[in-house]
Amino acid sequence: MKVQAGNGGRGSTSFRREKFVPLGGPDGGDGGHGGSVYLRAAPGINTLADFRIQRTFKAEVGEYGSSNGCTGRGGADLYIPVPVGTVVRDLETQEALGDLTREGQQLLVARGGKGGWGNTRFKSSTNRSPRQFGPGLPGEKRALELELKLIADVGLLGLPNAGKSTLIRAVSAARPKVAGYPFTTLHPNLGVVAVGEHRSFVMADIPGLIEGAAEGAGLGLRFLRHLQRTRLLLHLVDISPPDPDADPVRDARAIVQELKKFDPKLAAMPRWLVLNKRDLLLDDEAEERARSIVRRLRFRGPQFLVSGATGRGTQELCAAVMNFLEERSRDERESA
Ligand SMILES: Nc1nc2c(ncn2[C@@H]2O[C@H](COP(=O)(O)OP(=O)(O)OP(=O)(O)O)[C@@H](O)[C@H]2O)c(=O)[nH]1
Ligand SMILES: [Mg+2]
Repeated sequence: MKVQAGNGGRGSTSFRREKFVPLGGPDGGDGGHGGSVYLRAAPGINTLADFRIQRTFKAEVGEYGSSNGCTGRGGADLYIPVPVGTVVRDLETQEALGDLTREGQQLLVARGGKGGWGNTRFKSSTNRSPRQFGPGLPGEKRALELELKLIADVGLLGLPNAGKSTLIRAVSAARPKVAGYPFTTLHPNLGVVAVGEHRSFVMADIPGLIEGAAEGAGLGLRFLRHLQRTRLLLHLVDISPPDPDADPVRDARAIVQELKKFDPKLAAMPRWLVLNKRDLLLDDEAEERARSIVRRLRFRGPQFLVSGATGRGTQELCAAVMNFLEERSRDERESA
């Protein structure tokens, strides 16, 4: 989008003219301030789609100064509503301008021009009838790049068909499509997971990842940016993949490799293992399979054996996630 702040108004050149006041002196007022342009994170906007239609935004210009020392009226500031989670960059320099993560947060993106001086300001003992005036400064002008990053507390990670969408359906009101073929999910979905009264977190379901995603295989890695702001990743592994040659351990490692290629910070985030589809096997078998996967992965973090289809184990998982998040925010508050 392009934003243009208002130019400052021109200062006035004027002289006081009044009966019985000869040579009344300068009385030109300053020009008004140009309006500035702000972005404001507003509730109820979920996409940046509106900016495909309207791309240029201008704030009002400041009015000219006038006689009698009157300052011109300032141009009104312009507030452009954007979704919460918008990251703003300068298109040309790629400089990060800000990150609108809280509702109501504002970001100045183009400062209005100052109004010019009226001729009164130029008056001095040697210049008693100044004709100079300030022209008013131009408002800032900028091309911006907006990027929307979803804000979720927890992100689901896994191969296509690992059961990510099924899990989010089981624990939240989100209703992404579920089907037995890879890449059913084509865009991220968010679900609010309620854990008891007044306790909830937001879960993000993103399209599945496959080996070589960094090179563009499957749907690539671009959806991973939606996980950059989460505080916990849940790595879903199908303990009983339909393909007899598939190796869940090798695939899980491949996904971690892709994460590293995308962003080492993301790979270093807390990640829990969610061994899914336990309903496909008998209890003993499922537990044995889960143990062996964990052992071969040398995974040391928290692990859960669940079934998104029947819901078994998902409540324990969500309760643990909730506790983890609450502890994290307590720690953050304390260190702040
Ligand atoms: N038996 C069983 N089947 C499951 C379970 N979870 C998912 N499935 C099945 O596995 C298939 C894939 O499930 P999805 O939830 O679409 O998988 P996904 O990880 O979202 O897949 P993509 O969106 O393609 O990345 C569907 O046929 C589901 O019915 C489970 O816990 N048990
Ligand atoms: Mg899916």
